Amino acid sequence: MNHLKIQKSPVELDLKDFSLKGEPITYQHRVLKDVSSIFLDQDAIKKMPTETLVYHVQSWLPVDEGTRGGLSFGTSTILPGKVGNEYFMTKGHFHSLSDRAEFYWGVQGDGMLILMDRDRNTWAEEVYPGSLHYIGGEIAHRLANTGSEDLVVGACWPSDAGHDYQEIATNGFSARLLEVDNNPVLIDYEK
Ligand code: PAN
Ligand code: ZN
Repeated sequence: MNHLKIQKSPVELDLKDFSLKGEPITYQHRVLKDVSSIFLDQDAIKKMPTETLVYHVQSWLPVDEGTRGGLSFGTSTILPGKVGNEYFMTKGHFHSLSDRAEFYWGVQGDGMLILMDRDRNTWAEEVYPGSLHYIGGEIAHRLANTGSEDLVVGACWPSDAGHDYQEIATNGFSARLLEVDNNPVLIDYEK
């Protein structure tokens, strides 16, 4: 019984390194060999160590994934780096349930949130400490690190949103974020 109890939450966010502490936290990490197919320059990939860390995610799932009405919380860290002239980025996904939205917020570093609708229109929002992003349920989303330090981004999404990776794995985003003259530029790869 919790009646009249005063206690700490089971999880806290370390504001120095933005890690989640407590129970139960899940941890995923993606090295280059896990995500090599998302990058354009496959010759550049072959010259890079396959175990290079690209990004990692800590999540607190207070209720099981798939639970209606619940929320999940995550901290994504994308390392600085490029494959050729394409920034290190996440795989990206649509939510399986297309009416399940998500909030992202920038915590550290500089990057872009790349967004694509079902008609394959692609655009991006700048991510920086304090930037806040509402991602509609129909919108595919992917983070890219355009800076020289770790990009750290918080996220909160409905526990039953589900992650559909297949569409992006098969067809990608319609545009890629490439470095051109030292600046990030979205370039259409479908026309
Ligand atoms: C985030 C992402 C996280 C990793 O927590 O899952 O940034 O990106 P991928 O899942 O595309 O590899 C989120 O959007 N959750 O819904
Ligand atoms: Zn998501």
